[in-house]
Amino acid sequence: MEKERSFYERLKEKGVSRRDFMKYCTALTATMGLSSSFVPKVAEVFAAPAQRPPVVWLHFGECTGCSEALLRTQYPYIDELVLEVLSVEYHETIMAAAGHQAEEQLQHAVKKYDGKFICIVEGSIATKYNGGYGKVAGRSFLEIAKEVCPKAAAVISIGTCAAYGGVPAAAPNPGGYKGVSDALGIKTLNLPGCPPNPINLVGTVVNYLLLGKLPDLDDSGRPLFAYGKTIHDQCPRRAHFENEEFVEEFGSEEAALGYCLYKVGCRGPETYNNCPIAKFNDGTSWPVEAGHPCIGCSEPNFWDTMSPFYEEM
Ligand code: FSX
Ligand code: SF4
Ligand code: F3S
Repeated sequence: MEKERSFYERLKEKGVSRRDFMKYCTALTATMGLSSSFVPKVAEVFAAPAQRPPVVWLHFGECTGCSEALLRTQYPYIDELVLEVLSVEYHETIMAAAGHQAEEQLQHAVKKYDGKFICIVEGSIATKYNGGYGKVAGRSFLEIAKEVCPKAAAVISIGTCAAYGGVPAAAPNPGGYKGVSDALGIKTLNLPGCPPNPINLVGTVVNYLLLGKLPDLDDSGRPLFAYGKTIHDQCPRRAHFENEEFVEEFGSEEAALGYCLYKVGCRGPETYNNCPIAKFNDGTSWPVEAGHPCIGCSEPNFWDTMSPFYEEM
């Protein structure tokens, strides 16, 4: 109770009311596919966490957009998420340590929490030329991943790069980049998207803390609660698609009317993700709402299979 009170007090200091926080928990619970009776339990995971799983967050070949997307979550504020729900032992972008000190921290965390930590990986792994296309502190991504990932209780690949190779693996892929699962021959929980929606990471972690297990996955390793339906099946422009009301040119009258973007290259019919429901930046908008076709960013190899973008498939 004491702990919960201070959590709400800290939220208040940041200008977040209890009501706003409960609204977030309601949206999160719905995103996770749980009934509304779970809302108080979801709130408790943040307000009075029973356990804080140790997390080692690795960065490989990527643009750091995944971390950026996470840092843009409003509730819970990143420091609440990082410091109160998870115990992040290593994260190159946000940790205070640098250089040798950071490397020591990684070794220490892996040893101390052997078999118990969650490894979150951002970015893909160069496999050609002995991993020469990507190194941290003189060691190749491949070397680091081979050492750290098998010791984790679970590996979460955040972003399309870590999940399936993403932009570094786009043709002609000179570095032989692969997703973590492919590069190491292990199973990973994948949260693709370029960038992925942070609510799906929060939902996965809360699922783990609340129900004691990772969520159910599809054939591509993606949680069904988030990637179980296509963009097209959840799209508010769907009626225009059925009525054959299409945008043929950006800036046209049809574009202003919010017609369907299929003819300017929308890949919504082949793309599994919850963008229309979850939206980005705390529910502000998502690509199609902003007038941009979906480019299929959560599908394996989308840079190659979904392009040329802006052209009807
Ligand atoms: Fe990849 Fe993440 Fe795209 Fe970028 O780090 S999924 S390039 S948004 O940021 O890995
Ligand atoms: Fe489907 Fe895209 Fe049209 Fe939406 S805009 S209805 S996702 S084709
Ligand atoms: Fe990506 Fe399409 Fe969503 S481009 S962000 S999956 S709308």
